[in-house]
Amino acid sequence: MPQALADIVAEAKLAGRALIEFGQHLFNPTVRLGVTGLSRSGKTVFITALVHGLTQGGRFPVFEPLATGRIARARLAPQPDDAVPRFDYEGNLRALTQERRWPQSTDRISELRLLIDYQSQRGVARTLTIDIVDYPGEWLLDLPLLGKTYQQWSAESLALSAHGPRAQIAAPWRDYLATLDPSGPEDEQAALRAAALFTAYLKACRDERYAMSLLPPGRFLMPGDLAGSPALTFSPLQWPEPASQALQQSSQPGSQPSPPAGSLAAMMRRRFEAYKDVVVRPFFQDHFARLDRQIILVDALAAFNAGPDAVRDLEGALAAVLECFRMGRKTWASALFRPRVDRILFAATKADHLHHTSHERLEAILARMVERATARASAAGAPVDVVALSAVRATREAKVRRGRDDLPCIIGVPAAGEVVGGEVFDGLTEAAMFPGDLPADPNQVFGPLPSFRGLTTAAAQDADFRFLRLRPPQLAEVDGVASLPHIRLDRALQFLLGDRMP
Ligand SMILES: Nc1nc2c(ncn2[C@@H]2O[C@H](COP(=O)(O)OP(=O)(O)O)[C@@H](O)[C@H]2O)c(=O)[nH]1
Ligand SMILES: [Mg+2]
Repeated sequence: MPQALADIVAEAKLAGRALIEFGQHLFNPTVRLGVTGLSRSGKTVFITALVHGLTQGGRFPVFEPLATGRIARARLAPQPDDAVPRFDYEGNLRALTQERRWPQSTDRISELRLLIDYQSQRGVARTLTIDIVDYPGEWLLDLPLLGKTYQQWSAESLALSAHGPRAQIAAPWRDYLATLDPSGPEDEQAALRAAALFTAYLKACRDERYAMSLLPPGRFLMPGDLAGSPALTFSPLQWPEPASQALQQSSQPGSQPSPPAGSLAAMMRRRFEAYKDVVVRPFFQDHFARLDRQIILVDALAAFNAGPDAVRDLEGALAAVLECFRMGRKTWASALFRPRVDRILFAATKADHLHHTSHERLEAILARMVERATARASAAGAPVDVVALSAVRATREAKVRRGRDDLPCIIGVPAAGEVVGGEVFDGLTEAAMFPGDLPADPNQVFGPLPSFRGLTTAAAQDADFRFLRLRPPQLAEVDGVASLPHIRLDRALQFLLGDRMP
């Protein structure tokens, strides 16, 4: 089917479903809440804590419907989508509360339905249905590929890999590309080798020393069922200069110049398009386009550990995320159908690694990052807010005397295997930590490079920030129910759901 026609058919399907869902929502108000973030940003812990707090009456003073006693009860119910795995709430909660370990990491989509019985402001009994959709942020960062030709994507990926720490990591892959002729005959072995080197480069960028964020295509990092298939066996190619310029000029979206039939470039392009068809479009249609609200979890502390390059990269990723919501409105918008996300929250997770005096600073830095990203992405088309939170707080605070000063520090149990000053932690011993003070002026983080020292360029003991992995906290039980301490989880809830329980 020609692309334009396929798009029309897809859009008609979406519009049809949007109408049906709209009808259902009239009788049965539903919010589809997307929870995303890169791998290990804290999605699983966030959803587990949120559901636990709502169903077990957590301490959420800022979440108005709960704080004022309007919520009668919240309970789990069977989810609407039969083909999507269920979020393993019970297993994750057991890990956190009984085994005192963080839940197993997953890299696929999952879903959970929550029903909240509440009283409206006027005292009428109502029920709000919340469908929580947990999906990898890596999938979201694939959406911009839909608007790019293979040549554009090749040029952009190569440009990105030419600077900062990426240049060194990408060298083996780039050196290999330099030996390939895009207009030469197609060659499976060359494709395999280029894809393997490209994948190795993307994977190395995710190492904690670099903590890069913007690394599409997402399935190269988490292939799942598609591992080894042609849709994942491609790589950007490098065109010789004059040809590259000619291609750039003529490659307006929709008028993709075709590389010669049977060439290596034609083969790569076909697979790039297959990736969009098999992976990206279905994700957009089946999941992304149906969300009402979106929270994007950001592990800013991992970027601080790594250094200023990682912070910049994160900012680039936030711009790409915002672009998805904006693009959703422009590119696919028709009179019938628009992506529905009408509130976007960026949340810096794991704020319990910082003394509370730095929580505002973390929030300010994230806000500054989103602001700059918004400028680059020319507005998201929906209200955006930021918060620094900890879904499960694993630390407490204390002052420690150092010479004449009282230093604010945090106390927690570093995870087994974490090392500080030559000492290896066993996962049982408590320690007081000074992870480093975030700058009071957020602009300082974005100063000319290198604005601070991180693992990318310095040894661990010389880095300005050192946020260790911690064990989950020992929990207090109230009436036989473990209560999970958190930081500002209620503020996130108020922004995401407060207005939907009028
Ligand atoms: N201290 C602390 N660590 C957290 C918190 N949330 C997540 N983490 C850490 O981040 C890791 C990844 O979290 P997870 O929810 O599995 O991330 P996901 O891959 O986005 O689902 C966990 O194993 C914890 O080590 C938090 O609120 N506080
Ligand atoms: Mg997860």
